Amino acid sequence: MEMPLNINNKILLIAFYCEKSIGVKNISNYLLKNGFDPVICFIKTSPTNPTSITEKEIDLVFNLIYRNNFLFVGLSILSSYTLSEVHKINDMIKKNFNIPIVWGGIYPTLCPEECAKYCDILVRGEGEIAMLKLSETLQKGEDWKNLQNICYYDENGHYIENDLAPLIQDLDIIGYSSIPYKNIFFVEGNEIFNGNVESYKLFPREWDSYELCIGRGCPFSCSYCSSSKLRNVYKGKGKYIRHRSVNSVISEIKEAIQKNPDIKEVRFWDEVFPVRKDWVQDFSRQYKKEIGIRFVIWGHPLLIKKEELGMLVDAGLRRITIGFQSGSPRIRNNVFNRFETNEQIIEISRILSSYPLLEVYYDLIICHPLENVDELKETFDLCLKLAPPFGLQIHGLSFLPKTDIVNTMIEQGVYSKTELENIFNSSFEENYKQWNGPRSDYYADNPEKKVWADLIFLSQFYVLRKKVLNLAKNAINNAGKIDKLKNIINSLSLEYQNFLKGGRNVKGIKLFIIKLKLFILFYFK
Ligand code: B12
Ligand code: SF4
Repeated sequence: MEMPLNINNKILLIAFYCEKSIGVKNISNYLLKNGFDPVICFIKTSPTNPTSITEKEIDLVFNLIYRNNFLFVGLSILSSYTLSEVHKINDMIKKNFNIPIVWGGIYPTLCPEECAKYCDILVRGEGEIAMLKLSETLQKGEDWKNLQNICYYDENGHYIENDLAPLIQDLDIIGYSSIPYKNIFFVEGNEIFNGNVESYKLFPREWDSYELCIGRGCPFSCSYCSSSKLRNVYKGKGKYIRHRSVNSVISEIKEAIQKNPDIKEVRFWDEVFPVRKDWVQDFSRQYKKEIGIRFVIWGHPLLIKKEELGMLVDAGLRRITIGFQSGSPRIRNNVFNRFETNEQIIEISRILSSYPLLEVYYDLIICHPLENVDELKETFDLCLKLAPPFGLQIHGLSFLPKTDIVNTMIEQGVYSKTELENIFNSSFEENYKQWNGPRSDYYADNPEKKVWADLIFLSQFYVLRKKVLNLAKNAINNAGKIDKLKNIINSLSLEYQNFLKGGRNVKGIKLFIIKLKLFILFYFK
């Protein structure tokens, strides 16, 4: 595509189902700092059951582009899940505007050859410096084809992949991922909100939390995750696991709270929160003194240390989510490529439960074709051994393009390559269903699996322990009762969440009480 000379410095960045996208905010702030005028459009929120982009919402984005003279439009694609929706916007821009479309984000970084078919320019890898160079080049009307990180198809249809620039080693230079609260739009519910703190509050998603990352890179290589693949992409490009300085992190949070004093919770979106003792010590001290509000993190069973955890709780850590994924050592080691032992997991749970102020959640991936009923029972048994209280976040196994689990599935004859490609390209709704639970055909071969999956779910409710243990003794015969109990708990917790989210009206309270009564009746029957 011929790029005309363009003195415009306005750039549109679009994030999908990611209204807090740190990547897009980082790039936007970096461009802003360097003289460009970025506009961010967050299309749709990221709830558990998201809805597709509507015609009306596509029109709203059309109008936004029509009213402005953008140098180019950048689409940020975090995962393959949202591809069908990304294409809707991509097609609309292609059809109506003669403006370069640039794709970037984790998914295009992992699958550049496939993604470059749909855009004019693909920027692979870390986006801040690469996007600045691209913006400057496009603005001057110069040739962008030799820039680092760029991939594209040339006039003859040949795929070209340029070398990657080294990884940014000093993450402090990137700046903050804070929301500028201007030049920002949210599209949801067939409406477009022009961003300022007030409209951010209208946007149907938590505006009173602040999300940020301390570092980049994860040291582990779980087979279902893209982390190890990203590490391969960057091989030879500098240290992969990097952390910002404590000062930079604290200043970012301070600035965010200054802009939005309603922030009540800070969420660290690092795959694994840093564990280096001197860093944690310094961070905890400064956080307690200068920020003081609750914060939440993700951790890893092999990286939890009592002393560091104590410092973080003292500083304000109030929720931690830790994945161990399965109670079966075979599944963890041979299928998921995870190497914590059951004993280590139990020990960690004891440490975690010794902090009464700390909410603890464990992530599980259950009900997939490589797991048998006995392995589900092992997960149930391990959950019963964990020190309470804790919550479980139970997921199905997602198949993400380029992850190792995909090859395992093919090698073990579970799916053919074509079947897996169909899964990658399945509808938006189907993709999210997969994440929220097992695929619809999962229980078909053995209904016993469902009973044990339900029992695992019930194991997190400590008050039900005795009841659940009794039901588990004769699980198959009690299948109906187990299913009923799970459904009541599910709808109770849904009602409770609605209640907390503002449904505190008479109808909401009545519904909650009715379901609570149902539960008590069931429990004492
Ligand atoms: C935090 C996080 C989340 C958060 C928040 C996401 C968000 N709003 O940003 C939540 C919990 C909501 C989430 C949800 C999901 N996530 Co997630 N998530 C992450 C995590 C841990 C960090 C993301 C992050 O903020 N990184 C920091 C920023 C700075 O990096 P970045 O986003 O990559 O952006 C940089 C570059 O990619 C690039 N870039 C980004 N956008 C653009 C745009 C342009 C135009 C350009 C040029 C460059 C560019 O420049 C940025 C700055 O350097 C990553 C793991 C990881 N290693 O990144 C997984 C990860 C991205 N998630 C993943 C998945 C699968 C999901 C879900 C599908 C899970 C689910 N089933 O619900 C959803 C999908 C949501 C969606 N909208 O697509 C996968 C994606 C893998 C894949 N191959 O598709 C990852 C890699 C983890 C994994 N399991 O492998 N996620
Ligand atoms: S610990 Fe988490 S982020 Fe790291 S490889 Fe495993 S699943 Fe991925």
